[in-house]
Amino acid sequence: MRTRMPALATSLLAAMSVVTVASTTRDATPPALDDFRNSAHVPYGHLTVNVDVTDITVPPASGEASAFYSTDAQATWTGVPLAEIPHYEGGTWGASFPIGEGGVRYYFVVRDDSSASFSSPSNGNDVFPPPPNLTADPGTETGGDVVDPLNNSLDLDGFRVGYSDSFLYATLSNVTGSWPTYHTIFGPWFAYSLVVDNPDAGADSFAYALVYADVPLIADSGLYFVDSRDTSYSRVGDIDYQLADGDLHMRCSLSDLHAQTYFGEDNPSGYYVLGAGTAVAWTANLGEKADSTCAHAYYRRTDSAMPGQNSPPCLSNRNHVLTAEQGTNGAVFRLSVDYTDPDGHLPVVREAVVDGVPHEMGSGPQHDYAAGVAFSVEVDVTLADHEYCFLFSDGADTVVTQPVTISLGSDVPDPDGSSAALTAAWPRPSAGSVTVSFELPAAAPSSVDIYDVRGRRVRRLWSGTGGRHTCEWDGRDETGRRAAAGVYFLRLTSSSGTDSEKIVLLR
Ligand SMILES: [Ca+2]
Ligand SMILES: [Ca+2]
Repeated sequence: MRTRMPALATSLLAAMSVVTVASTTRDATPPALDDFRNSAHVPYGHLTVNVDVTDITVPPASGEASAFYSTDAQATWTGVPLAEIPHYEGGTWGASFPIGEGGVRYYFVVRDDSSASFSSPSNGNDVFPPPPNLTADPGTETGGDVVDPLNNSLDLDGFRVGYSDSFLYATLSNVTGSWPTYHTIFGPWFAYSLVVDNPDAGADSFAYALVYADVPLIADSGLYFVDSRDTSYSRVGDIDYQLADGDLHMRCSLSDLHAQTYFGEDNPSGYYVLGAGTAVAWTANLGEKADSTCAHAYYRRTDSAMPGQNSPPCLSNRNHVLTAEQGTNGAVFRLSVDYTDPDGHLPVVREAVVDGVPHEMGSGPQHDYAAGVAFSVEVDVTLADHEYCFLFSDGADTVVTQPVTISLGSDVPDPDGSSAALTAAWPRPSAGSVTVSFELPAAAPSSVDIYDVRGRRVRRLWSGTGGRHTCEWDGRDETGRRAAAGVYFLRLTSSSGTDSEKIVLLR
């Protein structure tokens, strides 16, 4: 049965609209958190954590993004600021904190200019009302933003959220610490609510609310369904509520929520959009008294790192490419390697070490370290010999690749050895055409090609069989276009081996 009571419904909708607008309008969407990750656990060491933050309107300043950690089984929590990690595409924020012998739990709070996204401690034993250490405060609601001539109880100054496997918990705080449900026995009446929406339910006009109210014959506390299309609402279930320590505590069963038609079973996004609100019923002339928090994205999760066996990471697909020439004295190395950790641990150390100098590497937006993530960095180098390796650590185990030597000062490295020889000399660098002379020892199929620094063939100059030959490169590619100025390699390939020479083409 749906009840029509526009005054209360409208007030509830004022609080609810924040949530539904946020869940349907991209600009008002709270920041999205994804890829909650941590390093390996070393007792008495440090844990590094990170989280991807997207859909954010204003990047959080220091103090507006925090990780909270507990090493005493959630009895106390310590906040440390999150900082954006350089070289990571897509916005990845991280923090590092000490860990005890028995493991560490942590959650995140990230705020932008209008809303917050956060996870929370776990209330696994269903303590009700939950103490503050078993809930999280998104930290966006203050007192003083609502003028309430009646009693100020409608001015929220905070709310906290928690969860267990069975319940969603909310604790509302107001300026007065009292929670009257009416002013006189003839009204007006007040309602206090936590509005919650499943972003995956696909019903933009509907939301559910845990409501604390006592309007005789009309509305009592419970779980309500609210329809923003016609301001109707209906009571669809019970909640638990209690006033304690000046706060209003409410909880509702997660199975009750997910059994609702417009809430739905599935929540693959892993978060609810929610906000707290107050409302006054029956009177239309009391002015602005309802208060509501911003819409928040609440992730029902507590992350942890516990002592145990660590699987070391491995590095694969190491690669180097010269991406650009810088004048005639330098080039840019693009170094890349794939990092894979069976535990999904993020790399605390991620370096390409070139000639003994470490360069911090970055990755793309995908951070599934168990599946493997490509890291890369670009390093300016001179046209000389260089040695590099990759150095990574998951926080417990460090892995280093075999050093690789690259010669930029003379020939392209030729790991297969060579018995064919380019014998000609030509102007290097060349501003015009290049004449190539060579002699092949055997009458075997051979070719001479021009390659660019990325290893792509630019032009086939000649192919044939053994003997003495001369051919010319006019500085153009296969399609006749003038090749760009830069470093190229002339490569002779025959059945007896390969040889190559560097050409610097000037324009
Ligand atoms: Ca307030
Ligand atoms: Ca590991």
